[in-house]
Amino acid sequence: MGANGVQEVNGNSTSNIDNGKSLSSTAPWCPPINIDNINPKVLECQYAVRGEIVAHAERLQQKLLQDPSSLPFDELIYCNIGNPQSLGQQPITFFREVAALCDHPGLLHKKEIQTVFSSDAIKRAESIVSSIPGRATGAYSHSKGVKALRTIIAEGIQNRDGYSADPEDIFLTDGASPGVHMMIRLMLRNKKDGIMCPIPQYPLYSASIALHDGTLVPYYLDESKGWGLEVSELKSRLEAAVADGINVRALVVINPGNPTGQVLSEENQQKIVQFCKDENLVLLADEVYQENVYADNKKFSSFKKIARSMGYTERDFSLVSFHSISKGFYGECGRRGGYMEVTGFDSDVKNQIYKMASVSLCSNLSGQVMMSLVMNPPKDGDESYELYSSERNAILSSLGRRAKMLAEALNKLERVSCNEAEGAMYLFPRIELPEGAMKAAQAAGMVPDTFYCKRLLDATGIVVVPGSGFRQVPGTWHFRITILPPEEKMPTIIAKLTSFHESFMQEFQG
Ligand code: DCS
Repeated sequence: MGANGVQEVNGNSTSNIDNGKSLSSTAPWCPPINIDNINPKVLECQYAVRGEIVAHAERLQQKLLQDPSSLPFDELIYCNIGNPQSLGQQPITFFREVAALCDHPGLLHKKEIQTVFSSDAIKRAESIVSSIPGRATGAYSHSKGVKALRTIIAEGIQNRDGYSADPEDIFLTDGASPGVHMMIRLMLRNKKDGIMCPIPQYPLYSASIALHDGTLVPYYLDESKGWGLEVSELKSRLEAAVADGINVRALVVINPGNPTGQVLSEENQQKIVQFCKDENLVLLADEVYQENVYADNKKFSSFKKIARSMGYTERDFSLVSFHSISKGFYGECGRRGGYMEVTGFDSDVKNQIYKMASVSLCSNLSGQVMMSLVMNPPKDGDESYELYSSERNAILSSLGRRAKMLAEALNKLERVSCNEAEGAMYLFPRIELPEGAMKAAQAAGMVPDTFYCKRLLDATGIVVVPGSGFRQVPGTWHFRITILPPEEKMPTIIAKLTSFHESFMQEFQG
C-alpha cells in the first residue's frame, strides 16, 4: 500500500473488474494534495486586489448575464484594479504599430505598410527586429532580456536621470511583480529576516514576504499629512524590529504611492536614501507609477537620481528600482513587461540573480519590446511625435481631472475624508463607520470595511477594494477606488456612490 492508500488501486488498470465494479470505486480517491497539506505559506498569503469582493462581483456578473433585471444595476464597474485598457483606455498608437510589426516581421518587406504605419514605427521595428537574435519575438532571449533592448532602456534611464546606467544591471521581467518576488526571495533566509514596507501598501509586498517566509516590518504613512513618509517613523519601526531580533534587510518605497497616491518630494527622498545608507539597508524603489503625476507642484524623481546626486554610487549604495509597462499612460498591463535595475550589489550576488532569472528562461519578448518603447518614445521631429504626445497628454490630463473630481465628491460625503491623488491611479478615502455598521459587520462575520464595500457592490455594481487588504492604522477604515473609469462615466459613478453612501449612513446611524 502506498502512503496515500491508493497506489495499489492506481497500479491496477480500471479494466480489473470485480463483480462488475472497478476496484477504484471501492475506495474513494483522495487527492494527494489538499487544503490541509499544501504549503501553509500559500494559505497565509492574501491578495485583496483580487480578493473576496472581486469574487462576489464575478458571481453578480454571472447573475446579470443570466437575468439582466435581477440586480439593481445593469453593469459591474471594476474600480478594484489598475487595469486601464479594461476600462476603455486606448493604447498608444506608436507603441502598438511597432509591437505589431515586431510580432509579424514579414510585414516589414511589404510596400503597403507605408500607407498604414508611420515611417518612424517602421524604422523602429526594423531596428528592434534586427537586434533580436533570430529576428523572432517567438524565441527565448538572454535571461536578463535582449541585450540591445536593455541598452535602449539603460539609455532611457540615463536620459531621465542624468546619471549613467549599465545594461548589465537591467533585468527585463514580466511586469514589475516577478522582479519584486525575485529580490524578496533573494534576501529572505528565514522568519528572522525582515523587509520594511509602507502601510498602507500594495499587497504584492505582504504576499511575497509571506510566501518567502520572512517578516514584514511595517512603517506607517501619515494620513493627516497627505500620506507623508516620515524618517522618524522609519527609525522607530526599525529599532522596534531590531529589538525583536529581526534582521532588517531592505526598505520598500512605493513612489508615487499605491494605494495612497502621494508623490515624494526630493528632500524627503534624500532623507530616505540617507536612512538606508546609515542603516545599511537595500532600497527597493517601486517606481511603476513614475509617469502618473497630476499635482502641479509635484514631479517624479527616481531614487537612482537622488542617490547619485547625493554622491552615492554603485560602490556604496544598494538600490533596486522597478518599472513596468503596466501603468503610466500606456497601461499595457496584460502584455507583462517590466524591468529592475540592480545597482550596488557584488558581481557574485548579481550572478545569483541572473541564475534565478534563468530558472524562468526569460521574460516574454513582446513585453521586452514594449518596455524599450516606453523608455525610448518618439522624439520631437519624429513623424509620430505629434500624435504620440497628444495621446499621452490627453490620457494624463484626463486622469488628473478624474482624480480631482472623484476626490472632491468623496470629500463631500458624510464621515468620509480623502487625500488628493498627487499621482498613481487610486484614491484611498477614510470612512468613519457608525457604531451600527460596525455591529452589523460583526454580525455578518465581516471586517467592517469589507462590509461597506460589499454593500456598495450589491447596491451599485461598483467594485472597490477594502482598506484592510492594504493594511491600515488599526481602528481606521478605508477603501481603494481607481480613477480609471472613462471620464464621461465619472458623474454617474459619483452619483451612484453618493446615493449609496447616504442610504448606508441613514440605515446605520439611527
Ligand atoms: N508595484 C505596484 C506599486 C503596483 O501597483 C503594481 C500593480 C505592481 C508593482 C505590479 O505590476 P506589474 O507586475 O503589472 O508591473 N498594481 C496592481 C494594483 O494595485 N492594481 O492593479 C494591479
